[in-house]
Amino acid sequence: MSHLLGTIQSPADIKKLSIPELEVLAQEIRERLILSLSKTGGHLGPNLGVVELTLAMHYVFSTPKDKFVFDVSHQAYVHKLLTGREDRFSTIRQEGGLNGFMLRTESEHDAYGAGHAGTALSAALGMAVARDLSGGNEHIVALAGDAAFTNGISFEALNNIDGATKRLIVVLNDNEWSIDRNVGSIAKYLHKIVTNHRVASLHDSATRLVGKIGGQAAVKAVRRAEEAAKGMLWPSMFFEEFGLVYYGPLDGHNIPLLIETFEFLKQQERPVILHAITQKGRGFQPALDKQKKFHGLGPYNPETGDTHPAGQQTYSEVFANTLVKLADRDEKVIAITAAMPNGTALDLFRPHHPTRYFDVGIAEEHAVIFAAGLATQGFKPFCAIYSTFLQRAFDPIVHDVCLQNLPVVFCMDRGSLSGDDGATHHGLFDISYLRPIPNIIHMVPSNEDELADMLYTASLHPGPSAIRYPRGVGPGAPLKAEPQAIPIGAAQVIQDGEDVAIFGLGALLPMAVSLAARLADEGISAAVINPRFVKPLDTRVLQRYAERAGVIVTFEDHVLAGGFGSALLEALEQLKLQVPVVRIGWPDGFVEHGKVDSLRARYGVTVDAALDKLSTYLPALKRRRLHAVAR
Ligand SMILES: Cc1ncc(C[n+]2csc(CCOP(=O)(O)OP(=O)(O)O)c2C)c(N)n1
Repeated sequence: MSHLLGTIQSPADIKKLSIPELEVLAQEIRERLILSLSKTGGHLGPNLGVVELTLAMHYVFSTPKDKFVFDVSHQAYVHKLLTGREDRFSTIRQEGGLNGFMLRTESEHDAYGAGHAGTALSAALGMAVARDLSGGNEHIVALAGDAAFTNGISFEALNNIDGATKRLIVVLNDNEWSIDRNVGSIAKYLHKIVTNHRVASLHDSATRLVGKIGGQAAVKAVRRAEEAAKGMLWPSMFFEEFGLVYYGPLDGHNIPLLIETFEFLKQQERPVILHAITQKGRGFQPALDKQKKFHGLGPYNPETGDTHPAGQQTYSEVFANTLVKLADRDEKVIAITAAMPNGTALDLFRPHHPTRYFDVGIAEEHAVIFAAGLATQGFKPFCAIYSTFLQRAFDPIVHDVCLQNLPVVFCMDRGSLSGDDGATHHGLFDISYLRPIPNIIHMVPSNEDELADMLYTASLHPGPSAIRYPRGVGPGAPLKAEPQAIPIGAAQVIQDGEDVAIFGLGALLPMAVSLAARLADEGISAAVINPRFVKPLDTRVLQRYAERAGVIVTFEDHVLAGGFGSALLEALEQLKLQVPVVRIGWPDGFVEHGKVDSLRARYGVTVDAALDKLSTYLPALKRRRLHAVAR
C-alpha cells in the first residue's frame, strides 16, 4: 500500500528512485487516483494517462526552478501528488481543499493556473521569453493535450514561437480524445502520424534500443532514423514549419524512454515538440471502456466504475431534448458545441439530426462566427457553450452576431456556480458581459419547463438571444407537451404584495418566495416576481411595484457588478423612481471551489443575508403596513 508514494515529499525524492522503483511508483499513483477520486470525483481518465509522463518530467526537470505549464491543467493531479500535496490529495475539489486545477496560490510548483483550454503554449512562450530577457537558464515545459491543438490560441502561440526563443519544450500528450473523441483535421493528421506503420515500427525499435543500450546515443540514433522516415513520409512536417523540431511519436508510458528523451530535449537549443502517445484511463478498465464518462465524473465504485443511476433530467438534457423537438419541426435549426457534446447533452441531439449537429472542437470563437455565417443564410444556430467558456467569444458575439443582428441563440449551460471545479469554471459573469451589447435578448428560466419555453421563444426571435441555465437538475417542473412562446420582455408575477417587491432571477426564485414568507411572518406584505428576462427588462412590472413598494429586493446567481440588480437600478434611474434596492448576488472577487449551497451561505447569497440587509428598513415597512391596515 502506497509504500513509495508516501516517501515522496518533493520532486527531489523522485530523482533518487531507480527505473523499477519508478514503475512501482507509477502503479501506486494509479491505485491512489482510482481510490481517492472514487470518493471525491474528478478528472480520472486524463490523469491515469499522464502518470509516466509526469514522473519522467519530474525526474528530469526540477520544479519550481523549471516551470511546467499544463493546458487546462485538469491532468495535473499526478503533479500534485509529486509536489508535496499527497497528504491533502483526498481533499481535492472539496471546499477548503486542493483545487482540481493548477493554482499559483496553491504551490510554488504550479507555475501557471488554468482551467480553460489552449493557454499552455502562449503562457509557456511568455515564460521562456521572460527567462531569455532576464538571463535565466531554467527550462520551460508546456504539456498540452491533442484537443488543445483544436484551439486557435495554441496556433497563435505556435505562429510566434519561431525566433522568439531558442529554448522551449512542448509536450503533445496525444490520446486521441478530447472529452469526446477529438474532432477535425488536426486530430486526423495526428492520427495519421501515430498509425503510420513505418513510424510505429521505428518506434518499437527505439524502445528496444533504449532498453538495451540506454543513453543519449540511442536517442540520437532514433532521432536520425525517425528523421529519415519522416523525410520520406512528410517532407514538410507540420510542426517543423512552425519552427519546432518534432520528436516522436513516442510511447508516453515508457518511463526509461521518456527520461532519456527529456534528458536529450533538455540540451536542445531549438524549440522542440515531443509527440507522446498515451492512453486515457490507462490502468482502469472501466475508464478505458468509457473514455468519455471517465474524463471527469463524480464519485464512482472503484471496483466497477459504476456511478449512481441518473435520476431527474438535468437542465442540459431538457435543453437537448427540446432542441430535438424544435429541429424535428424546423429544418433550419442547427446545434453547435465546442467540444462539449457530453456536458451540454448535445450528444442526445446528434443521433436525431446528425447533419445538423456540429462539434467544432475547443474553438468557442470559431463556433460563434460559424453560427453567424449559418444565420446569414437563413439557418437558426443554437450554440451550446458553458457560460465560462463563452467568455472567449465576447468579440464574435458583439462584432459578428449582435452587430449584424443575426438570430443566433446562445445556450449558456453552467450559468451560475460550477461548484467543485471552482473559479475557472463558475459562470458568474455572463449577464454583465452580454447586457451592454445592443440587439441581444437575455432570458433566465426558473425551472425546466420555462427553459423549454425560452428555447422555443428564441427559435422564433428574429435577432440574437441568450439563455443562461444552471448545472445539474432544477426543481423538477413537469414539461408541457408543447413549449409555448413567452412574450419578449414579460416578467411573471408569482405573488402580489404591497410593501416589498422581490425579484428572484432563475434558480434563485425559490429564495424570493421564501423571503416573502419570512416577511409575511413579520406582518409585511411582499410581491414575488420571476423576471424571466434580464434584457429587455419588464419596466412596466418594475414601475408598478417600484411605485408601490417601500423596498425592492433582487436575487441573482451572478456577480452583483453589472448583473440583474444593476440592470434594475439603471431602469429605476431612467424611470426617475427612487426606491431603496437590496441586491443579493456574488461579490467582486473570484469564488473558490466548493458545494454550491455552502458557498452561497459563505458569500451571503441567501434569504438570511437578504433579511439582514433588509433589517434597517423593517421598522418603516411595519409602520407602513399598520397605516395601510388602518386605512
Ligand atoms: C475554452 C475551453 N473550452 C472547453 C473546455 C472543456 N474541456 C476541458 S478538458 C477538455 C478536453 C481536453 O482534451 P485534451 O486537451 O486532449 O486533454 P485530455 O483530457 O485528453 O488529456 C475540454 C474540451 C475547457 N476547459 N476550456
